[in-house]
Amino acid sequence: MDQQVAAAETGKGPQHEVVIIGAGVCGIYQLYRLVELGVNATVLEAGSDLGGTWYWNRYPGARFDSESYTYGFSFSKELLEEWSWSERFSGQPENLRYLNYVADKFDLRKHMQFDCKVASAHFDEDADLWRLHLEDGRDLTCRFLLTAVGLLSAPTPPRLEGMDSFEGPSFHTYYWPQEPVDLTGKKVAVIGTGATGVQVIGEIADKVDKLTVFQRRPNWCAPLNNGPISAEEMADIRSRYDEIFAKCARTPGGFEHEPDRRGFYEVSREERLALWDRLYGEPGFGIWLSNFREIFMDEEANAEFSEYIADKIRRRVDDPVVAEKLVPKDHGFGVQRVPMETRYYEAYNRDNVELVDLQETPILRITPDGIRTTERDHDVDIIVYATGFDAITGSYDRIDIRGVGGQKLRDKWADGPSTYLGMQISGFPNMITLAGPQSGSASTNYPRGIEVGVDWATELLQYVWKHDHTRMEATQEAEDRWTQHVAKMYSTMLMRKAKGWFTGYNSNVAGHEYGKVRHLVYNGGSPKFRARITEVADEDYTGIVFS
Ligand code: NA7
Repeated sequence: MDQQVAAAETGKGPQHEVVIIGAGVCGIYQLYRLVELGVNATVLEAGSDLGGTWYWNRYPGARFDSESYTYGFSFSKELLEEWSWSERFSGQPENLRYLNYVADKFDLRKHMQFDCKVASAHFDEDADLWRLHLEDGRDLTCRFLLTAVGLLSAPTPPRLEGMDSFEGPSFHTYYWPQEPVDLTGKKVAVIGTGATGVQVIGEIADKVDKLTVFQRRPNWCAPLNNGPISAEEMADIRSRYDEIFAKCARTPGGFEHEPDRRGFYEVSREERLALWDRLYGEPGFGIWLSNFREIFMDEEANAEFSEYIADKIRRRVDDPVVAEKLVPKDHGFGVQRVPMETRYYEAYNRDNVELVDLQETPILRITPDGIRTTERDHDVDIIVYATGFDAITGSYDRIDIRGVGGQKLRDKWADGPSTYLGMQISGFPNMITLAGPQSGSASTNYPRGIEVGVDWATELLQYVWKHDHTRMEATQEAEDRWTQHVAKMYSTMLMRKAKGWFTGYNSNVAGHEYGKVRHLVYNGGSPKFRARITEVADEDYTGIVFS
């Protein structure tokens, strides 16, 4: 690797062998692997510090939906020994502290550059390298460009008239201010009831003077059932880390939750109810991921289970009219991301919480004093936009990425992404899309998925260096095959009909409205993804051309 540094210093090679965009969970681990190998790598991060998702999302109630101890990195036994999680689903401040601890422990911060927004990345075909232009005016070159840009890091506020005229504070949840926001005695509006809105609402309902929730469509939510982790429990978890990670590696979602292997129709209604009662009371995603597999594919099975959850909602919400508004009618349970909630439904039993159903009374505009619907003006002090993200491809679209012949990635992906293994793109040599669209890393308990992707990418780079190649590129044929494979899996899943971000739907982004499924996610599960990419590596990277 010293040759890389020497070449850079004499001006004969790129400035960096590798540039990683993003200092979140994925960028941190990728940097760790490269620093360990002595590679000349730098991380460019748009934020003023590391942490990615956990740096930005500081809204009240932001926390893991993954069990904390399955979210930590698994690569260092020492780290696992040292770190203690305080809650089963730990909150944003602790999560950010953890990522800082990791970066400091392995002395990674010195390889990171903050407040560095990449404006463009163009592939130079003559020199086999990437030329990057940063928003601060700097230019950089690198041989390999590794994107660790996150899955949900391109926030999308709504496009409502008058948003700038509002006189109080207003922000998208992703940009929740770093300095504490005092909500006491305030009238707060939350627009959006996805996983984020549901966390915010449950957390602030009893802390504000008045909370008005503007709901366009309800989601199927399930109890998080969070709780503290005692010192004894943490010691027990520590002693079982190998077992825990082995289990996560076996499950499709990279969680401890394993699907119920019994057939939905092979067991009696009583047995189904017994499973659901148990799962509803257990912590985390079990209700979604340890359920019968038919829930995801069979309309009838899905409808029966959805009715079970609807009944729970009706029991938890006192006012039957409000309860009915909170029961989704246009999709079944689990075909969109399931928000995990804490006291969410009970929030609507409070006198200071009002639910505004935007299907009945849509928002007309934002006014200096609040929100005007077709029914009336809602005066508020603070507006919180919990309106989601341009998922997975959004953060790629925000950079002007151009490959061979000046082709823009944005144009190539206009109708949806196409990739090889979710990690490479034909026409965009020397670029690895870590946790990119269509990769298995993007559809699992994130750290479990990215460790697999990063390890594979690191081995691929080692292969390239070992053979003195300066260029690698996925073939169009390999890309077409993978993209068709990903698309085919969607065709069996009920999620294909849903208006969720798994299908690339986002009403706030032109061209991403409901109607055309964009195949963003690999639905084959973590073990199959790992098996396939390992096979590709074992076959000297079939589908990738080196020179
Ligand atoms: P989501 O899950 O995409 O939810 C966004 C919410 O905002 C959803 O309820 C939307 O209603 C609503 N929304 C979006 N645009 C508007 C407008 N213009 N007007 C009214 N309501 C709107 O994003 P989250 O941030 O909650 O969750 C993202 C991920 O973060 C989540 O999956 C976890 O992995 C963590 P809609 O359903 O579209 O009618």
